[in-house]
Amino acid sequence: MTNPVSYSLVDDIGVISINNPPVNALSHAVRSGLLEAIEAAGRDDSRAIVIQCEGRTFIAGADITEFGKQPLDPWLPQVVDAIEACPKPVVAALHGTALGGGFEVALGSHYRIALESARVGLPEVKLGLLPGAGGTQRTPRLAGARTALDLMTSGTPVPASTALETGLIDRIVAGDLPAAAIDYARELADRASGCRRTSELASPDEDAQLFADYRAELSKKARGQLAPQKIVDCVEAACRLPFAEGSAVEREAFAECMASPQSAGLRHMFFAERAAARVDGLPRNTALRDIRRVGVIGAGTMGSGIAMNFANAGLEVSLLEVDDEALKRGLKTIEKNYAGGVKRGKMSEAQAAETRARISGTTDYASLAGAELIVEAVFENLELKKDIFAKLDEIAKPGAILATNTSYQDVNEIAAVTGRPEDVIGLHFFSPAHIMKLLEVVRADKTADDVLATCMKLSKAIRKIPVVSGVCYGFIGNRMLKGYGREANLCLIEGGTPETIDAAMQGWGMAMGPMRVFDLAGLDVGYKARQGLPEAERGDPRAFAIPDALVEMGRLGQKSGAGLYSYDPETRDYRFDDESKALIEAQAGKLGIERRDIAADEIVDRLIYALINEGMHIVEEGIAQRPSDIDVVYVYGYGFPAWRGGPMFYADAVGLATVYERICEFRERFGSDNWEPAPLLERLAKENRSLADWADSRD
Ligand code: 3H9
Repeated sequence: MTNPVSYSLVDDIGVISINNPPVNALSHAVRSGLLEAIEAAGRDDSRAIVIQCEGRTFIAGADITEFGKQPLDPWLPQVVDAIEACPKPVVAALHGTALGGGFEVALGSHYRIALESARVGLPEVKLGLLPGAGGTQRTPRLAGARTALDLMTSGTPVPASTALETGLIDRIVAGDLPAAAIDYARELADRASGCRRTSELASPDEDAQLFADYRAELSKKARGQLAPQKIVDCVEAACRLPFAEGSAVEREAFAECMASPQSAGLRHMFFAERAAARVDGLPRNTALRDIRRVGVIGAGTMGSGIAMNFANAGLEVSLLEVDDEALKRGLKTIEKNYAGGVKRGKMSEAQAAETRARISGTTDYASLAGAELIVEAVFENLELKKDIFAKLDEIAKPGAILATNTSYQDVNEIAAVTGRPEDVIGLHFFSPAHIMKLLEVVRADKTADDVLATCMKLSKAIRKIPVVSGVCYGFIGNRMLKGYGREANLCLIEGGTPETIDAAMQGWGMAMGPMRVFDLAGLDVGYKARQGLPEAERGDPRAFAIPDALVEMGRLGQKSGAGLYSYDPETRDYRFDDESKALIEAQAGKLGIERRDIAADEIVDRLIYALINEGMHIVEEGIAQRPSDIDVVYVYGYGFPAWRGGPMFYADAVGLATVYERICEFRERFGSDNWEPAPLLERLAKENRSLADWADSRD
């Protein structure tokens, strides 16, 4: 293996160069090479040293693939300390994204110069970790406790200009960074500036209130998470203790976070998200179709949000509605959303106007004839969707991709009404479509490879996280939600209240409890869907007695001011009122159910194990390509806590045998109509294997 770190003298300046594609992560070989090079440079005739990287970025952090394995010497804090101890000025030259351990290498260097396009950050918290190579101690010494806390607890990188303002870097350049870094190093040597060691700077003086405020805020914003709280401990230690003692606090906190199931879950999500972008059986060199103009059919909440995604990515969009009135409403929603973006500082007024101008409205199908992609986003009615696709077949140009945003319907059936089923695909956005990151890309039986590859690529351009799903009712996400919703409603009628059920699920980590989700989505949606089904297909009547009765008395959810909860029209504050309570009790009485107290852990197990069980069917049927794709769907589309790693990772963490036994217990108690362990779960549990092991054995 070639050494990823090289060293050369450029006249009087020593240049250490790292070349470890794709992101110059600090693998064992890089750490060893860097340590060797800095020691050699410290001893030779050079007057100052530059550390730089080849390729697209400065070091983007520790090598995450090494986490969880036996640590190998030298480990990063040792390397960073050696850089700082170097007797000659060391300049770090930053381009791309200097992140995590990479930025800590820069902080250990005596000076930092960056390309104006560079970004720097300490994103460890997103992996359930904290900066573990002196970052928690050096950042507050350079930029103050508040900046350090913001940088580390958000994990969001900042542009070079912000880093310069806050003192995290010293100089910004445009153009030739390697040459500018060498000039800077020479200038420092000429000026005899010496080695400015961050560890020797005075600690900032902060009072205890700042840390108390951050702890309180983080206990709400990052509920249940370990790393953000530990970061506050470390920064407080940086303000109170000498560098060596603060570093010891950091070391201990880092080790605790690294060993936590939360970090294991978040690290799993990092790789799961990237794996989801890979499509099994799709040749890497599949030629892509060129997409410049997009048509969107339906200017409701969904269609408007979808249109914005494409406009934001620089594409021209025609938004189609049946009449002027509906079109006007849709365009108004778009205006409002952009105005909101400006207000929240997401974009300037000029950017919003320029982006908004890419969306034009139409009521004439003929205006979609020039589009290379057309996305249908009308309401869930199969016949209507089929009519639209038949029309599209007539007007769309050859090679145009025809996509449906359906949440449930059979994409094969929709494709079959066209003479070009190979051009048809599902693109299932999540509401609000301009904000939610998830995109289910539904591969129908005849979808062409280049259509799928183009949509996967395009989803990156519109900043979505795509997950491929096969065709089935509800695809991955909504199909799994059925059992989750059923159990939530059964817990309600058996003795829970909206408050106890939501508290159990939110306490466990769900972003929003199921009762609030039902109210937000509208109880009438499920009601209408059930009315359209023969009675035998509606499912367990005990599971929908309460929502149906609420709808029939006009309580449709948040939009009508009341559903399971009632809502303050101004503040949207919600409370469980007497009317809802009486209705729940009356429905239970009507069905002869004797209500009982249901413990939080029973609620959690019933809802989460229902998800897992359906997920097992979905992976075994090949609807999801891999178990981790389901985790991505749930974390990015359904508010599942990322630090639990998604439902399938969680199942492995609990142990499949435990999950299986609990589901068998539920079968005993509640009957096999709702509880029958999925065959894959049963098999793996009996073989004492994990789902990850099963997935690996197929690769
Ligand atoms: C840390 O530093 C701890 C220290 O404080 C203390 C230690 C003691 N390691 O995202 P992309 C791979 S914690 C290994 O698609 P982009 C990635 O899996 C770390 N591999 O590209 C992918 O592989 P594949 C703190 C990594 O341009 C490929 O590179 N740092 C790492 O959209 C391309 O990645 C972070 O958390 C890594 N660190 O985004 C930064 N990073 O092609 C994590 C990437 O096989 N990384 N890979 O799927 C990122 O945020 C983004 O990757 C980055 C590039 C912005 C750099």
